Amino acid sequence: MLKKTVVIVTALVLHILVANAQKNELITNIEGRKTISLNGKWQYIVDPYETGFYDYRFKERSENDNDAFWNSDVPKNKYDHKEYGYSDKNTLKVPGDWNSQDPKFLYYEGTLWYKKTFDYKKDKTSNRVFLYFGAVNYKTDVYLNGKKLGQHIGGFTPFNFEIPDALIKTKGNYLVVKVDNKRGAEEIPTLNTDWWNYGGITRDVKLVELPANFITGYSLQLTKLLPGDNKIQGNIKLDNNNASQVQVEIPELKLKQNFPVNGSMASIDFTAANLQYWSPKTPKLYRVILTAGNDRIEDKIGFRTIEAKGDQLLLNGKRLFMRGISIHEEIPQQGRRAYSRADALQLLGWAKELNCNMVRLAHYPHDESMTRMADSLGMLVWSEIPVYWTVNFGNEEVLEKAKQQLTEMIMRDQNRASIIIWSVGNETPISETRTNFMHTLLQTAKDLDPSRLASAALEVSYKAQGKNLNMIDDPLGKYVDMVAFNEYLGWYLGTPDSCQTANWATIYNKPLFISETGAEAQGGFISTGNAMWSEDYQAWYYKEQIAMLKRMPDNFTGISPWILADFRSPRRNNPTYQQGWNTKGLIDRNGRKKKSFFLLKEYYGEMEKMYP
Ligand code: GCB
Repeated sequence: MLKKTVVIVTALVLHILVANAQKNELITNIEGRKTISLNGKWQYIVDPYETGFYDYRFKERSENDNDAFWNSDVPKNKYDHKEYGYSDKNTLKVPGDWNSQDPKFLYYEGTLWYKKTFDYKKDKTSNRVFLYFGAVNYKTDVYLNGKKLGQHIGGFTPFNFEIPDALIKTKGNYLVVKVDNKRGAEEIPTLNTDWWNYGGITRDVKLVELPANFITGYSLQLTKLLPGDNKIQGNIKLDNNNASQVQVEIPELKLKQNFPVNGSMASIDFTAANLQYWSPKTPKLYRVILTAGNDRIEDKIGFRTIEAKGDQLLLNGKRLFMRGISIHEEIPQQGRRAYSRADALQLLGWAKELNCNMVRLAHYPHDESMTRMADSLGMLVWSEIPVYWTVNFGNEEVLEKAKQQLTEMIMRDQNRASIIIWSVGNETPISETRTNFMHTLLQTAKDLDPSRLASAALEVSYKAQGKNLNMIDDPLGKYVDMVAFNEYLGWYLGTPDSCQTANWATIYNKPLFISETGAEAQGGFISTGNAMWSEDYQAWYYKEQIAMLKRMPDNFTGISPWILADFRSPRRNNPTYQQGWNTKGLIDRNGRKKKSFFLLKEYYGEMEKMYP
């Protein structure tokens, strides 16, 4: 009887702990923590009918259901009926999308179960353990040793769950992750996009060990530019706090200061003399050490200001012109999602070669290695959430999903100096409902991070005002810090020479940015007659576009053409030139630079001289 009570109480405690685990706040700066990687080979079961989750009446299976795929697949005895099992015959590499790992998965959209077994011994018994995922596309259910740890929705942002002490074992932990990348009308993104819906555990998986009381997140921003009297402000957030003060130390500046904790938060406010500002030319990062009680964490942080003043952008108080390029998180030569430092170096290295000082990370938050690499290489970043085209703007739940992704994006990267713009979406169609939806997101971004710009890529909704003047007047323009629009004159509309008479402006007294423009070209297709789909047509397009850019008004603050490299898209089905690829890249799917790459590089060289 006593044994039974103990079992019931333990089960109840576990239930409460697990329920609480689902509310875990995002832990930031995972790189600065003690972690154990769970990357590598994972076994899988492909489950398009979701048999492991629903029974034959399509009722959700109960926790202990012998046929639930989160429970052990080892038959209990020789009569145990098992119609599923994990095996080394079926394995996938984590991190990595499943589509590029086996030809049978190229177009797969649905559920796949991953399993990993691991041993684990804590450093100190008082420590706490969390399970961290860099990103999983799209819906994730996580189970450890048969118990559900939680669920996460959203394909491009990190999440973590605390593992209750009683649940983790020193030997043979059985971790099962259900991943479902089916597209949905009420999701972010929605059913329709122009990129590949790569599924799977696409980024790192780690166990994170933390002391009982620890720093969950923090933000340190340069808020006032005065060489002798620079102001750095922000906050430090604590979990399960028992510290009365926190300490901020920047050894290189000989700075060490304590701040009182109020509840679970400390406000930071100090001045730093002789600060070297972070910029694309001098991407200076400082070693910053934060301490709260027994917890200590280090980061490398750059300090700079960004502001929209009148119709100009100022970086560290100086006029900024952005020589940008849009990038998808994809390695073209392998047709797969990018996820590593090496991948980030390849993509940002190309951008550097193009004379860029800015990248637009389209259309969703990229791996953290990308924004960290941008910090060290000196590349300004526009970071976006996948509110793309026509999501269901009238649905409150959809708005909540967008807000959640926005929050996770900002929380993860708020200390990256490279990021100057949070974008809340791309080419959303004008309506009152949509403008309210997008306005709410812009406000959320500002509430979470008042130190950066908030914007969105607008669809070209232009009104001709007078001769050949296209006026950007999207009502959302009222709420953004910078008016950004996607312009494809000469590709979706007319031929490239249409640029010769076109002029652009906005009704808003704000900086004006071209967030996209581009034309397709099959790598290696040369045509003296500038035939469509040839590198020569694309080069013609870029020549005309560049000539047009030189006539832009004074508030023109830069451009991020579409796109660095060709990328997979199921919408692109020209059997000769596309075959499932959007070929607007300046670099083709073999990693070869097209003619236009060099034209844009030359223009950017000139702009760099004009706005050093
Ligand atoms: C756009 C979209 C981008 C597409 C691109 C294109 O305006 O923002 O996601 O891939 O056009 O190639 O048409």
